[in-house]
Amino acid sequence: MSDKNTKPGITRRGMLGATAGGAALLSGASGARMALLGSAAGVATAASTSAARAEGALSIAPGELDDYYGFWSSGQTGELRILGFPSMRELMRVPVFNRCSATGWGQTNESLKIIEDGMSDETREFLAAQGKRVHDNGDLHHPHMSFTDGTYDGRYLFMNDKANTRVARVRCDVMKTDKIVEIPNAKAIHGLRPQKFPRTGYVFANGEDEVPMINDGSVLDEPDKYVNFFTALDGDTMEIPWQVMVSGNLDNTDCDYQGKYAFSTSYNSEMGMNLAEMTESEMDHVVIFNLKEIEKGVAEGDVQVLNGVPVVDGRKGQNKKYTRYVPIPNSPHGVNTAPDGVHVVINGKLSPTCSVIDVRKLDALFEEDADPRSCIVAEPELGLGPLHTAFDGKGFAYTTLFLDSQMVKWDIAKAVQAYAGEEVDPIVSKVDVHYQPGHNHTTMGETKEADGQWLISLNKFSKDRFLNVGPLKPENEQIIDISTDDMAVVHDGPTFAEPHDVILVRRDIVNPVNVWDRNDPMWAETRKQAEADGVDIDDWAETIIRDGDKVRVYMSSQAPTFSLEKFEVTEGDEVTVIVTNLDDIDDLTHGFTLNNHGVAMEIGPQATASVTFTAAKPGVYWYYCQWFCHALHMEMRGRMLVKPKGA
Ligand code: K7E
Ligand code: CUA
Repeated sequence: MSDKNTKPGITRRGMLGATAGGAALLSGASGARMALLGSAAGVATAASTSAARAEGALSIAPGELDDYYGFWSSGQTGELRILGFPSMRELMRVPVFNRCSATGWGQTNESLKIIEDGMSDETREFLAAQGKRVHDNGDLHHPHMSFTDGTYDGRYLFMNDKANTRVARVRCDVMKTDKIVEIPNAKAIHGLRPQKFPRTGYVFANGEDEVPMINDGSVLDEPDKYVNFFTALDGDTMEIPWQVMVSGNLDNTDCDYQGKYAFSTSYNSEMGMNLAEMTESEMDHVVIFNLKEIEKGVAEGDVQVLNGVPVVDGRKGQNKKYTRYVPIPNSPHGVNTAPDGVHVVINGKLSPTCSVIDVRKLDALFEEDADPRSCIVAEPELGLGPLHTAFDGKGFAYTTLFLDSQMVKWDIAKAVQAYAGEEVDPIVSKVDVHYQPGHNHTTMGETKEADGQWLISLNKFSKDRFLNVGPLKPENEQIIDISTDDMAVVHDGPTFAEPHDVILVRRDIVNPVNVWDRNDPMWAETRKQAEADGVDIDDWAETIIRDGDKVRVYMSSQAPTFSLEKFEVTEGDEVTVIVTNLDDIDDLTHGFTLNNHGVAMEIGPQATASVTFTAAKPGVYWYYCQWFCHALHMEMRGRMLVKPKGA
């Protein structure tokens, strides 16, 4: 049976793994012991079932494919990572906010255009003053896919840059970044979520750091002059239709399944500027944004325009049409909407509780004089340091407990009953994780198609779990089987700085191409320049255009040759090399690396890429293809001659 492009349920491997025969395949003493125990009892125990199921699912045989795509953030590394799940095999790294040595991201003209297009003039000048053209770092926390009708639609991935206040979009057809937008007014974009219904639609982005409204260096210690912004982007155009000015800072965000409300947590409702001030009050809040009222306010002009963006005033005590501030204990962090479309879990962080909002009570919350806590329908005490919650689509929630180093499974309906005064315990079970978990995620868990197969825990500390690599340790990601109440941890995996978050997407939803379309917009500008130069880049090209001290070198690549085995320029020329890969075979990528010039780029099958540099020093410089493409790959090279000026 081939399970390609079918919904994963119980796969062939999973079924094999669940039998005693599968358990016997386990290696090592504990595996053998479990297999013995299982067969001795005549039935598989819960633990051995989990281990066996994991063995079947995690050790995917050579040539077999995973059931899910995992899209991982990388924190301060600034890239997006793609893993096969549950095998945890790393498939790809997509450069987003970082400079990538392999692909030339942040150096090629095509990527620089994407990075610079969304940059403000202010930042352009600021970077120029530091001798830089673009930021080459980012802090990418939250990758999320575009939705249609409450589930992933495979169009785009959106993600934040906390370090440099940006939001990026990755095209899922080619898995390349196609937009990076600097968010005006706000500082440090942290929480980010796409609208779930009717579609994305809006991408919501939280500003984490409050800044003085007029940030010209004249204000430091006057908290009442500080403001913060909630931003809506249009996921199709990546333009910003509106922002909301809010009180307090904003941490994480999510939205409903009805298209009416979005939610942002705030750990600093105090508007404090240091640790003592920020943690002063027992209650912080979640801000509820009324999307229809905000749209109406923007349409009616109830805005101030700041840096070109219409901003409505949703600060506490201002216009109550737009926002409500629901008191939540204490410094809440994650916010997660359940697949039931009704419950929204706010994770208390410094409070041992999660607060559960019922979205059906939100219309009433926006009525005059409504009790701001009237939308809370449960507040289970779960353990110490609840940060994020995931769901299985069967009514259970799974919350990470940072301080307890545990994952807790709890029953949402029972938590609601307990809050109403019934004598029920919502906690189902707890399992230790290693150590200090932040985000967690279930397969398809943030969609209405949550399938309850697997849970992953992203743990901030690994300590002694892996071979020691020095003072900087990897993090530890653990997979938990949630097909039974026991929540067995079935996999440890180290990971480098610092994935905060991940989404696990059924593989039939993601369908990238194998070969680029020659007319892809990625190199539209380059194509325009070639047309102006009279060069057909869809055909074998070996043309050098001189344009004052600018030189454009057009070449093609076809394994194992470049169309130009040599070219000549003059010392001081600004040289642009434009390479088109005419190979149209799957997986046949070439590269162009120019020795001692810091120049390297990827050219995928049927792609065009270009790079500009100064030929500063006379001499012969070899260029070579850096992607092993052919038996004669080593021979795929050529020479650039830089002639001395005036010679
Ligand atoms: Cu999503 Cu780490 Cu930015 Cu929680 S945050 S852990
Ligand atoms: Cu082309 Cu290696």
